[in-house]
Amino acid sequence: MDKIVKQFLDEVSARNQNEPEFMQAVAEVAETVIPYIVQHDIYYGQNILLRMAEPERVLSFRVAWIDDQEEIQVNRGYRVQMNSAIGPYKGGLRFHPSVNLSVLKFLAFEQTFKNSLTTLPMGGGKGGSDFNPKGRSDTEVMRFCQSFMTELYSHIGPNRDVPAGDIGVGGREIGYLFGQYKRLQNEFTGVLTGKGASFGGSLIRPEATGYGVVYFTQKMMEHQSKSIKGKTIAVSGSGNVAQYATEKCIQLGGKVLTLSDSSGYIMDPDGINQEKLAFIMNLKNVKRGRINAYVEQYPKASFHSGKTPWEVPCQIALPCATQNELNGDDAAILLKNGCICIGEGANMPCTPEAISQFKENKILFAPGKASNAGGVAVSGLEMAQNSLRYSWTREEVDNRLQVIMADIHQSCLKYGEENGYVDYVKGANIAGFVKVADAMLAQGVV
Ligand code: NDP
Ligand code: 2IT
Repeated sequence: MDKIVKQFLDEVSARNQNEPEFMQAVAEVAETVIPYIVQHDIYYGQNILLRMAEPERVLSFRVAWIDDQEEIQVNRGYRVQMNSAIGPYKGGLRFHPSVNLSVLKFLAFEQTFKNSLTTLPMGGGKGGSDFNPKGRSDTEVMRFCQSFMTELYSHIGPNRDVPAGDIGVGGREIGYLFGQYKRLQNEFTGVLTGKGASFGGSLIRPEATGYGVVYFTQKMMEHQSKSIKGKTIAVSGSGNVAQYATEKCIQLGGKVLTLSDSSGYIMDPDGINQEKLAFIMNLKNVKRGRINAYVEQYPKASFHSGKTPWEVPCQIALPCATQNELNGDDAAILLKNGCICIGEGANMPCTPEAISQFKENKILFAPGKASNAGGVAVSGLEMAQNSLRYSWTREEVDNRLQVIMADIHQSCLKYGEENGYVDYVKGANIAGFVKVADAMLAQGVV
């Protein structure tokens, strides 16, 4: 088996040179899905995973715009249209200086499996730019978004490709992108998700990823007759996902000790409560400030410059910042400190070395494509509401989100539970694969 997996990875790697993040994501899927393919005649010999590892289409384009000093700036924009077997391409846009093709292809590949798990009809895609919104004025961000959309608009549409937010792209950016799309196309459609509530956005979409991570984590705990209540929790990041994961942990009685950004982490021994979280939300979403401002406001807390939160003893860890932010050394410290559960809020935040330690020690580990699928799931519900020209209440959307997260948990059990241990990586990968593979087989060689 190892030989077949290696042969496959060598072939994919040969045509994707210098794309380490993409190869990391493909390897994780191949290791669990290829043994399943080999045991199932309908998939065997169809080169189905090889087809899934090749994007249907990749767009790369120049984004020129003028900054506030009237300097001409040039960025690179992308859209990776990975797989449309089960629905229109669907996935976020990331604006961050680290964005390149390897990062977006890994995200689009993960997205294909994640979207399949949601039970909703969405294919996989991802896009973005190396544009850095930090320190840019609102008008600069608007001009950038308008230039970006001027190129992208002809490639997307409510039945073709439906982008949304990701790192560096939140409600403000989606608003500007939507405005420019509508102006160019002269059509009001559900072409983007994460829109403002007054122009077609779904209630609960801002909360959905973070809430979903915690709903999934709670399901894993319940499966072992445990609960989040009373547990100490380390969260990384302080953006959209981290904020709402923290909120749901607080509501379920957990004690969140940490939050972070790329400058370091803060640790509050008393726990972050709803009032302190409101301070963070204002700091990050309105003032666009740095996390160390927390310790000026709450002096019992400490700031740890240049460090990640994983050195803080906790029972549950929720990495919600970015890829490869939790490595093998971090995993060893978490295990030594008695951590029993990891729920990935970010995409691929744990390195392969970290994941193998979690598996060896048989602690609960949820891969992002299962545990952070709540965001895109509510995006799917936003698409449904836009098609209906109707909007559901908060309760309605939140209930549907909870049902979807429970269904994803059930799918992971179906394909990942063996001898009382649940391998959520295996479960999520195989469950995500089966639906897309069946659709691809039915649609012929395209
Ligand atoms: P935001 O832009 O709202 O927040 C990102 C957070 O992560 C910030 O605190 C940021 O700190 C930190 N961060 C980003 N890059 C790095 C880095 N290289 N090192 C350390 N910290 C970093 O993004 P989101 O919260 O939306 O996204 C977070 C993660 O969740 C991403 O992996 C994303 O792909 C994933 N995700 C998001 C979904 C969504 O609906 N938004 C859905 C599913 C997954 P700083 O401000 O200093 O850069
Ligand atoms: O990684 C993700 O799932 C997202 N950034 C959300 C994608 C979406 O289309 O809502």
